[in-house]
Amino acid sequence: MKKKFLNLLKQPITNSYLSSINKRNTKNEYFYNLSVIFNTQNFLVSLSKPVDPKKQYTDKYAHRASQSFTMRQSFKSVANKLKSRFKPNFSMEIGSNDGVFLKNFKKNKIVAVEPCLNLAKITKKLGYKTYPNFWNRKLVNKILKEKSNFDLIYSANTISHIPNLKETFDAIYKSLNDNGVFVFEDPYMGSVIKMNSYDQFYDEHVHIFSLIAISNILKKSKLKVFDVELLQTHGGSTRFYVCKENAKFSINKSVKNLKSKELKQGLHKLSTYTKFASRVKKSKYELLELLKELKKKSKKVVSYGATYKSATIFNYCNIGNDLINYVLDSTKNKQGKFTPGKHILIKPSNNGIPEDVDYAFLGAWNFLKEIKKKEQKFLKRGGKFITHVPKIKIISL
Ligand code: JHZ
Repeated sequence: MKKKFLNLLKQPITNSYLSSINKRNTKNEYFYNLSVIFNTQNFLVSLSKPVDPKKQYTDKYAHRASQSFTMRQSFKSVANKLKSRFKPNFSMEIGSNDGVFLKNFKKNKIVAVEPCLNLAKITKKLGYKTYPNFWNRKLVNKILKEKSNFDLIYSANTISHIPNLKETFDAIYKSLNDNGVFVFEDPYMGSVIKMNSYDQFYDEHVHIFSLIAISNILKKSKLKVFDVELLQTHGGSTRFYVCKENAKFSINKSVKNLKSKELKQGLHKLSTYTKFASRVKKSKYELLELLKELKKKSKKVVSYGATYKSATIFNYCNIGNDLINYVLDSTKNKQGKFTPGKHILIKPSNNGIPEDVDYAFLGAWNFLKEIKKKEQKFLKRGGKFITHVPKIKIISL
């Protein structure tokens, strides 16, 4: 049974940054109702009604996976780790974005799948065979006609974006060698509950995975998890190591350990999610209270990181220009545009937080360490960060 536990109200498509605010642009903006459900049978948490992927993964896709030092390092280190552990001869990446992972492989040893045409162009230009398509049964048939089966398939922050998991995993099964490995990482439900990071729910995050849910789903495609890692990236992610049911890999004790941790945390119980939903409401009211109080005191507040996540917060909490002056971001193709739904201007973050800013709300709270290091000048002159994870709080030097 599917039980709705969280209603995050009317939301825009997070990737739909507006180039200008005029009647035509705002009238055409697409909104949908963002609510989240828990499947009491397989324990999967998903959006109740996913948006049509063709509306999301366009030739104007804004997110660049290589924008932070943290992620560049993370992709380099996972690529090296996978190469030395599994010694793949032929690999594939699903959702290759701007090639930040691919770059660690020789051009004839890996192929890429990327439906956003502007991104597929980048990796093609770098010399990597890139299929500019969505990952599905049809594409796999095409790839297997042209290439061989794969020893390694890797995917970061993509599988959770695909509505039809059965087709996705069946296609993985078909593409893998008998002892091939599929490694994928996405935000972790256990961390969302722990950190109260409700902003992980937005149009692209159709599912937020736990090990217990993913194990149930993989079984249906004759696949299994044989190892799992908890990562710090993106505010808490899981990296699942998956193989065919009859493959040679024995199951690492990390799997049993995480499963029992999840049962202790109650990730299999509806009540865990309804309690989380109450904490989300509380977080909203406390954040609004704080921002209104700062406004009353004439403090200048901006947001740091025009993240997809922060679109959920601004639209759910109804935070606009009145409470946040502008948003800072280092991504060139977001700068000069306006945030989806609430239309806050995005300015470059490259020269640091301007002198006259008193507070910066952390839209990119998942990069706090990196941002703090960069923004020492801001902190030293008394500037403060605001975060909502795990609770609304102010961070100073
Ligand atoms: P970041 C995206 O979500 C979308 P977002 C996607 N759906 C997904 O799953 C996750 O990524 C993985 C900026 N920044 O990565 C860069 C600075 O300006 O948390 C980015 O725009 N200065 C695929 O958008 C944004 O913040 C900095 O110093 O929620 C971070 O976005 C740093 C470190 C970042 O993901």
